[in-house]
Amino acid sequence: QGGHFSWEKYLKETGATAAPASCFRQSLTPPVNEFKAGMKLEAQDPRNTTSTCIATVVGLTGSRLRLRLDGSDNKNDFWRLVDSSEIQPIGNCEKNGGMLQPPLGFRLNASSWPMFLLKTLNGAEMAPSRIFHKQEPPAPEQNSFQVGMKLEAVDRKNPHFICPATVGALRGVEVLVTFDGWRGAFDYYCRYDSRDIFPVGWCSLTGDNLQPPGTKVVLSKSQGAPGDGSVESSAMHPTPVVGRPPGQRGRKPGRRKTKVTGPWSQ
Ligand code: MLZ
Repeated sequence: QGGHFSWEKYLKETGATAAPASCFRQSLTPPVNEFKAGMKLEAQDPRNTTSTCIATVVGLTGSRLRLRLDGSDNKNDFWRLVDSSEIQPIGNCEKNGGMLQPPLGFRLNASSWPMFLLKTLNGAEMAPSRIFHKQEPPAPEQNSFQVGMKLEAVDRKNPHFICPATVGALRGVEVLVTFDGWRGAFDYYCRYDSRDIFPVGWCSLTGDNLQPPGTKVVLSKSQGAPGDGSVESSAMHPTPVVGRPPGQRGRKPGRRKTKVTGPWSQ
């Protein structure tokens, strides 16, 4: 599915504009990813952010790392940009007077944590500090997104995916990220300086696999006519496809068997 979506054609088809890079808390050139699978580092436990834990790189995609906390299960992997301030070289926590903690849901008895820590670090390949990035890019001074602007965004329900999205609304420092062609099912509000949103073209710079837009059309009272205030309008989705018969709407769809193509495909 990847590699077929063309922003150039899609922006033309939809008559939309891309949010300028200055709106985002991202570096203009994506940070180089020199990590390797198997390397260990320190990471904030996403489910318990006051804890610093040991994590292992279990995958890489573009400028992001797929991380798994040592002592946790494989159901709670999370993704971080290599320039995230939430990852550090091993030793950093202790250097700052902190203590490494077991992850939330540590699979052993809490009393076995010290020994577990010793064993998990013994002979481990620790990510060298030179491959970490000195600091996170600074946040833009203010929320300068505008409704209708296009961007690339992490699908937080499927965080390995980065997908084409549109700013659906603004709420102070927050932005409503709406995923093109998914009828709202994956939409979320985030701060304008979230690290989960990227300018158009980000994935093609990092080598990430940008997902194509979904094929669902928003049906509002006015059938999704442009400017009717619905989150997405059919005009933004030139493919006139509604996935399933009305009776099945809302159920989890099966895996797509056919390639998604649209007028924006190359
Ligand atoms: N398996 C899921 C993936 C949806 C991804 C949507 N991203 C905005 C589905 O097909 O429902």
